[in-house]
Amino acid sequence: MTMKKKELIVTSALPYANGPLHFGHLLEHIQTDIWVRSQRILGNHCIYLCASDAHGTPIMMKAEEENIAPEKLVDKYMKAHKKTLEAFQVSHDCYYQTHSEENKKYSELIYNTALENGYIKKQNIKQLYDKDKKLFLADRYVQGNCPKCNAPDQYGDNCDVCGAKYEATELINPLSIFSKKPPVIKDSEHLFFSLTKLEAEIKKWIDESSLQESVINKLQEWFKDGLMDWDISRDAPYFGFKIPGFEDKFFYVWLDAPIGYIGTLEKFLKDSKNKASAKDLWSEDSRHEIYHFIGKDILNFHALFWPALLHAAEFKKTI
Ligand code: B3M
Ligand code: ZN
Repeated sequence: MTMKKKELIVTSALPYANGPLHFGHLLEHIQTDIWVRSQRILGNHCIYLCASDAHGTPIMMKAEEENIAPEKLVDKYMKAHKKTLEAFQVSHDCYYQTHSEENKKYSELIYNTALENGYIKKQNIKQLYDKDKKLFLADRYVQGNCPKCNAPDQYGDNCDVCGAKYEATELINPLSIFSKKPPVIKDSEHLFFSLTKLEAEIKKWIDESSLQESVINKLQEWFKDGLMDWDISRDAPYFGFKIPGFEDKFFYVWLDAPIGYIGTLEKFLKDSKNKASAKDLWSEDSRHEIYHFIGKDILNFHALFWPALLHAAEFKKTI
């Protein structure tokens, strides 16, 4: 009996473009590569993709430190990543970056469709702001005493000493790690993706998926705590894609990073003179199966936010 060969799209997690690869990256890529090669031996057709993750505040800061434009920094590390992966004979069909025209196109398309379908809402939030640096402070850029146990030098999201989780605005005597001064609290309007509206859809996706039991158990913990809507915007200055309709708001890096898988597929199809678009291969009725290889620390982004976003934007969900 001959079996119809499968069409697979396979990805490894996208390494940040602010430093060279380490053994953890290589382990993940080599594991993915072994799987891809085994699928090819079985006669299945694999498109194996990866890219350097280009956006976000750490990349902007690193570029500032090196006194170069973030685009230059990203190009430099993307080339370095590519060279390392080639040296280890990882058989990507395309290795790209998320700061690309293809990724911008799909990030806007996915956002706009989710917006039209009623999954984006505005909400005012209060954030710590460094007036000297003129920057809203992400949790890791502020330190103070834990609001629960008073331990000193704790970051803005949780306490290393007692394990408490809290908002950065709750820290006692907070200091910006940049100016070493107390930040002020400033109001800002943010855009939220309505994850809560999609709870039933995500649960269905998990039930129908081929995820391992340990992964499913981890996901259940998040449902037990209750899902929350997801803040997908960041205020300027930020290195990323501008949100359509706003002058000074950018997509949060974790919004456009997984969309980078689709952007990279588009680049691969263009380079190989294929007439199909990435959307064709990533649509509900496509026979392509999509597999993401990831580390467990980014499970929430791939198994909660990502299927929800793909659903809201009418794309096919991952296996
Ligand atoms: N760059 C985090 C990491 O390197 C992030 C992965 C993105 S995958 C879309 O682990
Ligand atoms: Zn504490």
